[in-house]
Amino acid sequence: MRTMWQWVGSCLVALATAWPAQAALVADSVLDYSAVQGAGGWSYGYFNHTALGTYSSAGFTAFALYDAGDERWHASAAQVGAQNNVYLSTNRFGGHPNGLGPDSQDANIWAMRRWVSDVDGPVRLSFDLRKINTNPAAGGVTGHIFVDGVEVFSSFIATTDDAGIQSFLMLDVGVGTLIDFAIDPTGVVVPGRADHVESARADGTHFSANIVTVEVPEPASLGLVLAGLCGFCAVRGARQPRRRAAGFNPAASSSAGRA
Ligand SMILES: [Ca+2]
Repeated sequence: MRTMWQWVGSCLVALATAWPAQAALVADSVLDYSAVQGAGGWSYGYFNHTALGTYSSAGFTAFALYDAGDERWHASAAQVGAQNNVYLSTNRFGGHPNGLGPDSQDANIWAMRRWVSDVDGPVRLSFDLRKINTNPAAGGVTGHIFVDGVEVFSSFIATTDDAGIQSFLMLDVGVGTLIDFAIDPTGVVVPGRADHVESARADGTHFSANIVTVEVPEPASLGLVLAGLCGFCAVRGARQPRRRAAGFNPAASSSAGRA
């Protein structure tokens, strides 16, 4: 004979089975990667931190050039200066920032991608941030995620950390919300080396993400379902033997259980 809680469990399983899975993948930085700026809502660009200071959405500038051979977006020399246009780029899986060194590079410039939301409501943003180039002589990077210019995630990734961080954020977005992903060359000073803390030495980094909508049942609908669930369980529960009565009078309980 099933207990009351077993019936509740069965009801919940039935509810979960019957409830339609309505979450939808609306963006994937790897699958959606494109040679066309704006395709799928994605843009590829940079932020010149040295020149502009604190990040704001308006500081994002789209890369002017796409290299089809390497499948990477990068700046023109006119955008950032020839000395800062050696490694700075965004590709399908991540990118490489520019830094204060090595060599003649003289600006901290973040490698970025941006997704412009075409959905309205709660979403789950999953991301994967880790080093690709694990040269131990370098200082690592810092990954950032911004929503409409407000930082919602930031973490240092050590130069040898090719495991990195795989995590997610629950966000509430609207049509037109800007989600920006940045690879910042800022790391740590490596003992015994002269590199600046903002050097981009060996800063090649994986930074991918996908975004899935999260459907929330209407409160009225959820209330009706729960009311029905409670009613059903109450009816089933009323048909079960009353365990407290059984404790007082086993014979009576046994009889009641067969009724
Ligand atoms: Ca660095």
